[in-house]
Amino acid sequence: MQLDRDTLLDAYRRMRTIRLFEEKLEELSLAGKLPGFLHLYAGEEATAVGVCMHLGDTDYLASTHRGHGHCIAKGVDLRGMMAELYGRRSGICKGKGGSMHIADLDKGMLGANGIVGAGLPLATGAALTAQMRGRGQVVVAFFGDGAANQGSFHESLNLAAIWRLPVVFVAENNGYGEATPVEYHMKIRDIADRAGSYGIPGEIADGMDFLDVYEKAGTAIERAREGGGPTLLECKTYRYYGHYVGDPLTYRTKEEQEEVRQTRDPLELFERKAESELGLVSSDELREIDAEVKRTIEAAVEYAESSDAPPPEDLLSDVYVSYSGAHGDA
Ligand SMILES: Cc1ncc(C[n+]2csc(CCOP(=O)(O)OP(=O)(O)O)c2C)c(N)n1
Ligand SMILES: [Mg+2]
Repeated sequence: MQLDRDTLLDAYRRMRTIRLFEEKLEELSLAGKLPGFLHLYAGEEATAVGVCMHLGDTDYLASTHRGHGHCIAKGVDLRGMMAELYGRRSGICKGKGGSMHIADLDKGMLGANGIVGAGLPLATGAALTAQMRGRGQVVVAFFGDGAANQGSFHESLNLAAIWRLPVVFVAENNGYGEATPVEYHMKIRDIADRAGSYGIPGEIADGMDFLDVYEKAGTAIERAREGGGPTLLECKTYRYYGHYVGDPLTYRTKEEQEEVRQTRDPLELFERKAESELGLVSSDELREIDAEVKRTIEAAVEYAESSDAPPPEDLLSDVYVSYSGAHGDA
């Protein structure tokens, strides 16, 4: 799959934004500034970005409890996200959702989700809508290795397969479901093997390698857009932080974590390949992007901190959706 300079720089910016956003969130959370649980996405950047580079605003995405990376890769406004994490009224969901419920329908972001495995049926439903509309929209569901053992995974893949829905199921196999290693919770090594049970293609990508994810996701998304039905794409990846901020991480060794950072880091891998192998971008350009992204994140923190908390009367708004009729086409 041919990649041009602009696409590579855009991808790098999105990946660096995820990394610095998450590092900032850890710092803010440990300083007691952010209410609620945080599940950080750092380490998995190449997966979210490699997939989302193929999506437009009219395509849909269903996310997980580890959703910040998906939101950023899909183009959700960073200031609105930061204010949401602070629980402020200027947040993307008016400060009422927080980390695990960030949604932005204008960007096709159907929402992060606190229920493990719940994004798959939502994506399947959105894909049915897309198929009925016939405008070539595609839906992506991200989910973890743990979620691949939920009933909702099997039901969604089966329905999407028999109805040939335009959806790509992206398994983010990061080796653990909370503190449980994947070898303990699953008898098979590759989640992609399960595709055969539903008669759909199953692919494996190196989820730390943007180029590999980009290529395999591109093929799957094109297939879905052209009416070829769903794909199960497994991305082998790793989360740099604990399951949540504050996780004592007693279930994996420091050596394991260090080795992944040293040998498989998605940003370093990207730089090596894009600069040395493809010769399309320079390290200087990437350092400029790093500095710009840092400034953008600091501005987002300032925006959030200068915003007000929602007033008590906001508790009564947005509880029910106004219904515009069975054939509304929002
Ligand atoms: C239905 C349901 N069961 C259990 C939980 C508790 N829980 C939250 S995250 C998680 C692990 C999910 O692991 P995985 O799907 O691999 O995603 P990862 O955290 O590795 O990204 C569990 C069991 C939940 N939120 N929802
Ligand atoms: Mg996992």
